[in-house]
Order: sequence, then C-alpha cells, then structure tokens
Amino acid sequence: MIDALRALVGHEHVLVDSDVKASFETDWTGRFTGASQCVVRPADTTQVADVLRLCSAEGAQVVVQGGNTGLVGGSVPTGGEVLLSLTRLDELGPVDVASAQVTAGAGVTLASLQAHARSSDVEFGVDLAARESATVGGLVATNAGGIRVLRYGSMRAQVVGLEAVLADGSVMSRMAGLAKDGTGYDLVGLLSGSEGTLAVVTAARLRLWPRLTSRAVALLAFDSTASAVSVLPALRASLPSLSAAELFYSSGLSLVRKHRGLPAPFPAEHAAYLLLECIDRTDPFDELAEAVGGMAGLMDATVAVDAAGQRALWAYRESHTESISAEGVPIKLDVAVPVACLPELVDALGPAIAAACPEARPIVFGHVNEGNLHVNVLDALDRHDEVTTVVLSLVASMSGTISSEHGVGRAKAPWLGLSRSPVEVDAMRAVKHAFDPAGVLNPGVLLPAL
Ligand code: 2HG
Ligand code: ZN
Repeated sequence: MIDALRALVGHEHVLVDSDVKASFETDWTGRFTGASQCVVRPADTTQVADVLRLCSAEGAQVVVQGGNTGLVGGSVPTGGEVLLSLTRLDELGPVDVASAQVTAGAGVTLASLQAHARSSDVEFGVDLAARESATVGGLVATNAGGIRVLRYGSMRAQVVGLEAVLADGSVMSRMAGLAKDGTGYDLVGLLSGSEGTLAVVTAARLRLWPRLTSRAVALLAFDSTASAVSVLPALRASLPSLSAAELFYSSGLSLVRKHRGLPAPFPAEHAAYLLLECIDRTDPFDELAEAVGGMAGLMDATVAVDAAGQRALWAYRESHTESISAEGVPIKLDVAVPVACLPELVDALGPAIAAACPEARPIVFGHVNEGNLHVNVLDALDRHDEVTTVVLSLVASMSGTISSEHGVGRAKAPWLGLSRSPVEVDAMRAVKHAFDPAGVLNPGVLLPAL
C-alpha cells in the first residue's frame, strides 16, 4: 500500500515516520489524537483521485485534512486510516472581475485568499481567527462561519462551484460559477458542510465582494445579556455597514487579559460585552457613535479611531480561543439558538454545567447575530460527556442546534439525534451511502457509527 501510494504521489509525499506524522495526527486543541497508517500529500486533483481509487480498491479508510484547525476532531484519524492532507493543492486562480469570483485550491489558506482578493480590490466574505492556517477545503467542508456571517453569510453562501473527488476516484467538477443554476439537486451546496464524508473537495469557485476599507470598531458594556441582544434590531436597521457583532463575558475577558497581558477596557467589570464593527466606503465612525448613544442597558462604551486601537479592541474577542487553551484542554461546544432565546440560554448554562460538574469553569462567547455561542468548559475533570450532554440538551430544548459553525465531527456525532430527527438522520445516511457506499471517507465523522 505504501509503495503503491508512493508511486502515485512521489516518495517524499508519503510520510510514515511517527515523528513526522505526529503534527497531522493530533488536533489543534490536543483533544483528538489517533495514529494514521501514513500521511499522503497529493499535488493536484488527479493525484487525489488516484489515491482515493487505490484506497477504495484496497479497502483502506481515509481521513481528509486541510489546515488541521478544526475544533470537532473531524480531520484526525482514530487508528489506521490513510491521512489525506490537501495543503499542497494551493493554487489560486486570477480574480475574475467580470463575475467577481476566484478559483482556489483546497489547500489555499484563508489569509492567502483574502490577500489575493484585496490585491484586486475585492474582498472575500468569510473571516475567522484561524485565518493563517485554515484552508479553503476545510472551510467548505465545515461550512465555516466566523465573524462576518452577519454581513456576507457563511462559507456555503460564498461557494458558487466545486471540484470534488468521490470515494471511488471519480471527479465531479462544477466550476463555471453560474450565479443562477437550477438544474437538479444542489450538489455543490450539499458538499458544503458535508465534513469530508461525501467527497474530497479539491477546489472551489468562490464569490467575492466589493472591497470596503473604512472601518470603525466599538466595544460596548451592558448590564445584561438581554440588553446586549435587544439592541441588535436597531443596530441592523440604522447601520447597513454593520459587519460584526461579537459577544463575550468577564470570565473570558479576564483570561484574555491574563494571557495576553492586556489592560482592562473599562474601569469597572460588566455583565456582558458587545464588540461591533462597521465597514464602509467612507468612515462609519459617526454613524456608529450615533447608533450606540442612548441604548438601554448600556453601561460604558469605547470606539476605536485608528487601526491600532481597532486591533486592540478585537484582541479582547479574538484571543479567547488561545487564552482558554493556555489554561488547559477545554470541552468545546459550538451551539446556536434562536436569537430571542440567547439570554435564557446564557443564564441557564452556568447552573446546568455546575450540576453536571461543580468544579467546571464555563467560558462563553460568540457571534450574537446568529444566536451562536461557543461554550468552552475548563476543569471538567472526568465529566466531559455529562457536561456535553447537559449543554447540548439545554440547547436542543430551545430548538437550537448542537453544531452552528464548527461541524459535528467526531466530537458531537453521538449527540446528533438531539438536533436531527430519526427521519433526517436516515435521509443523511442514505445520502452518505449514495456517495460513499463502502464508507471510505472520514469514518465516524458526522454520522454516529451504527
Ligand atoms: C471563534 O469564534 C471560533 O473564535 C473558535 O469559532 C471558538 O474556540 C472556540 O470555541
Ligand atoms: Zn466562532
């Protein structure tokens, strides 16, 4: 098998040495780890197809990996799979000005894609903290969200075409980028968010947006989550330039300040913090300042005037993940509820988690406009499953979802039934069977083993 793989992609692109494989076999958070048979690094779609054809013929299962920044264990082997790393598929096509689209290989990082778009005076619509390592293939596979969903939608909304290789090595290519194409099932939409369980995405045709360079960032402090949430409709109505609305709490803020050595944003501590960003053609500072004035429940506010000040305010929010990881290995749950239920969820989380594990330290933050909360729990001792169950059950009881923007992966597959009915799970299994009848791709990801 190893020799056959080497014949397909070149000797040096099949890694078998445990030290060399190690960084591919553990996820970013250190929560998921497993040994692979080997790590294969194909150069292009043809080689991906060759590798999958061989693996299918040999009955070898395959785990697909991009930048390995995922948070649900979806790209880490469980034992013995072939690990297919797509980072060498890093070709970026020229920006197509006529259609405002670009073609990007699965291994292109989000930061390179963003820089490439900006060099042609357009913008890519998705942004998130892992931009330097996260890749196009992984963003598509997880239907990634991030900080600009409020304005541009999630990754699926940016994907106008895909090239993907099925488990048997056949290639599906729909890359014309037609903005309206109603011919049959939306397979491109289906593969977006399928977490590598249906096919291996090798390239994407992506939508681009006009580039806006004037921005204003405000950090607001509120007396409650309810107040922070209740200002959203007025903000959306008065600020067409609103591009991000991020929620966090003093538990996360104090960890960020500790690990990043940052000063307190306000003289006093407050019940909830909301970070807002407006981006426009002309300076949105005045309209942001005006929209913020006189809000009910507003306790304090600061608006950054220059780029350094804006980065400093964003650091309070964007450093949450790394600061939590610096404290220990957390449980990471990414959930969403209808926005109106957010305050109730936030209030209920603390007592529910404490009942499952009194020692646990929850840190909650997220993307408020989508009702999307990141529930991170430190010090959950041996009670990870119990804490996960109470949090996800609470979310499900509010008609929420157990996976908002990180995917289901291996981490949440056992809880899929909380958010999807038996009818839906059966339909998903039928789709999986249609694409990958032998179960070659990403075993154990998304759909729980039968
Ligand atoms: C974010 O919004 C990411 O910063 C990561 O989705 C969330 O670390 C997390 O739980
Ligand atoms: Zn997020």
